[in-house]
Amino acid sequence: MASPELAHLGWRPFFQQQIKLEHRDCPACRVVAQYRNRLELLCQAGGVELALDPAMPAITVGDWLVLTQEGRFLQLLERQSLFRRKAPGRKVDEQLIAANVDTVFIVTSLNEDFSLNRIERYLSLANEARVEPVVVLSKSDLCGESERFQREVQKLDPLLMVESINCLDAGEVRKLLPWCGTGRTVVFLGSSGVGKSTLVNTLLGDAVQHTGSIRAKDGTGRHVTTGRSLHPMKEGGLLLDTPGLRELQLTDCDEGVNSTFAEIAALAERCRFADCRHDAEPGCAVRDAIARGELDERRLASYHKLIREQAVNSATLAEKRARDKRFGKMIKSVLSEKRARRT
Ligand SMILES: Nc1nc2c(ncn2[C@@H]2O[C@H](COP(=O)(O)OP(=O)(O)O)[C@@H](O)[C@H]2O)c(=O)[nH]1
Ligand SMILES: [Mg+2]
Ligand SMILES: [Zn+2]
Repeated sequence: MASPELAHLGWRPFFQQQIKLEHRDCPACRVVAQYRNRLELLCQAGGVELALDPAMPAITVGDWLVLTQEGRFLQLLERQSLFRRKAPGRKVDEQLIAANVDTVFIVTSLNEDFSLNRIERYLSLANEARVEPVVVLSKSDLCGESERFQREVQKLDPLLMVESINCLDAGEVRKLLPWCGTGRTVVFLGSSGVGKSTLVNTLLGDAVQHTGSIRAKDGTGRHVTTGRSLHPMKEGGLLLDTPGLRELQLTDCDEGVNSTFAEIAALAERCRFADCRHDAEPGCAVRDAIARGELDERRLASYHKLIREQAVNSATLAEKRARDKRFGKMIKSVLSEKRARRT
């Protein structure tokens, strides 16, 4: 990966089209790591560092940038997808987590961990980010009824991709390769212990050694393992692994939840009251569908729970910010009072 082909880093026409004619010869770089005051980028010429500057837009791992020939920031390219922690109100309060991810593997194991509700939560995150989800049911070797579980998940959405896998069997992990080809960027989401690391290790394979060649040197010229977030996979794709993803919660995720439960949103359009809560209101098309056996009670409950959860999380985030602000103001006024008393 010393001088990777741009296509291997995920470059495609969508990005190319955004470059102005006069910048055609300027290097395009992908953000592979982010630190407090600098970014680590990869371009055709190899690794590049870019000092963060408050004048630059918010940038995150996975983003594509165009630099000047001298290596200064020129342009942040529009993203195909974006995981973020949104907060209500001002845009500056957003925390960007990962950009330009193609596929999210939602891993859940075929034992006590299995939960349709949890899968729906992850699907909401994926849909909000506009990333294609693939549900991976792990530990199929420990479950005698993996096909039944697979059918249950498939019922959530007939077009959803669902694979059941024994992660310990490299042959079975091959089921994920169609999404891991050259230039494809993937992430893994799922509870602890479901088999994510096991899958990742198999997919990285020898490519792990490869990352050594894109290691940065520290001030003394020694090679250091940086906290890089993009890792090349054996099959040519890129694994994006960043701490923020692991802690991703539903905040302000209305669209993501509603597209995950598209059939409920469609039914709700036919409820008599526009603000129907599908509880006991007359003329409720959602309750009617449940009565006819066309919609699961569980699914409606899960929908309500997720809508509530994202609203509560957004509110707490807003409250916390307001509290921090009040605290800051209080400290300031105490200090200035002190100063006033001294003079
Ligand atoms: N039997 C079986 N064990 C698995 C499978 N996937 C993972 N494990 C085991 O489950 C444990 C947790 O796996 P790990 O990959 O660390 O999970 P993570 O926390 O999601 O990264 C390890 O002991 C794995 O060997 C599987 O498909 N079948
Ligand atoms: Mg792990
Ligand atoms: Zn209703």
